[in-house]
Amino acid sequence: MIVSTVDVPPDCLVAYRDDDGSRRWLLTTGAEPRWGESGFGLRDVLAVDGMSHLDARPTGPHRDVELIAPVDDDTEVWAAGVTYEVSREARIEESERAADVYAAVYDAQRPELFFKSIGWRVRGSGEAIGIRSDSTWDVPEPELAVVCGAAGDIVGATICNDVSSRSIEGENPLYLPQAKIFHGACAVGPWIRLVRSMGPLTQLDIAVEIRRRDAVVWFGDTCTARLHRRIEDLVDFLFRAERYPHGVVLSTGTSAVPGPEVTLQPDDDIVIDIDSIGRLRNAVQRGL
Ligand code: DO4
Ligand code: MG
Repeated sequence: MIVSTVDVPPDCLVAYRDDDGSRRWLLTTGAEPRWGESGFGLRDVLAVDGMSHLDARPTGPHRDVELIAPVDDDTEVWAAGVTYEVSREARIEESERAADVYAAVYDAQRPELFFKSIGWRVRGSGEAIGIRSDSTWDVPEPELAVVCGAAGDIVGATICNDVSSRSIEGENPLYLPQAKIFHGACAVGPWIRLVRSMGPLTQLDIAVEIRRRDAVVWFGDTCTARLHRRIEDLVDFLFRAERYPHGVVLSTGTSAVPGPEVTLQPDDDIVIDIDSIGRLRNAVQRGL
């Protein structure tokens, strides 16, 4: 997706494709952007005190850029589950065998956290997302994702579409990795907004639409105020027994879940808006 840097909100880290095909980064300022040098990556920003480096770069004129997912190839994307009441109810309904595990995890001290994607597999805004050919019920999950530095500090916020197979997860919760990790299952973007210039992350409206041949066939909206857990606690659990020397993205769970009458189809367009961040938009492709 091509955007003009002039249309990106201030204090956003934008990943774009350079003329030679490589990933480059820029920081918007409200005036002209600061253009990162070749070789500079998200990993440098998320290293301890990495922002000062990009903040000190000279500015250069606005131009059109091709957006790509705002992660490095080796950035890990993790996700939290059953963090909203709506998600708990949806999993209990869909579950053929183990409804009580979802009720239990919603109330437990330890959250559900799962690995979602490695950076090179992540789709950016404007790229296609996938659905599995062996799944019968496929949904988008519009989620606020936080971008954490190596020290576990929350540096930025972005949008994650945790595309999921509800039929496979509903069959048996042990199938969760197959329901969550497959070709095109993770989209992140359109960029990373730095939290230093945002209001509280717990007051953000989230809206999602599934568009099919120009009609909206499903619409959902929610607000991060409905999160049942503190985002800092989710991050704390993620960092409890693992290190992320180059930072990590953590998606915080969904609260907008389509019912059984809605399943994604090839060529659907998924549009997710989150306040203060922007819009993540992806067309659906039948996967492998
Ligand atoms: O427990 C399964 C996954 C839940 C999830 O992805 C969510 O609540 O967002
Ligand atoms: Mg989810």
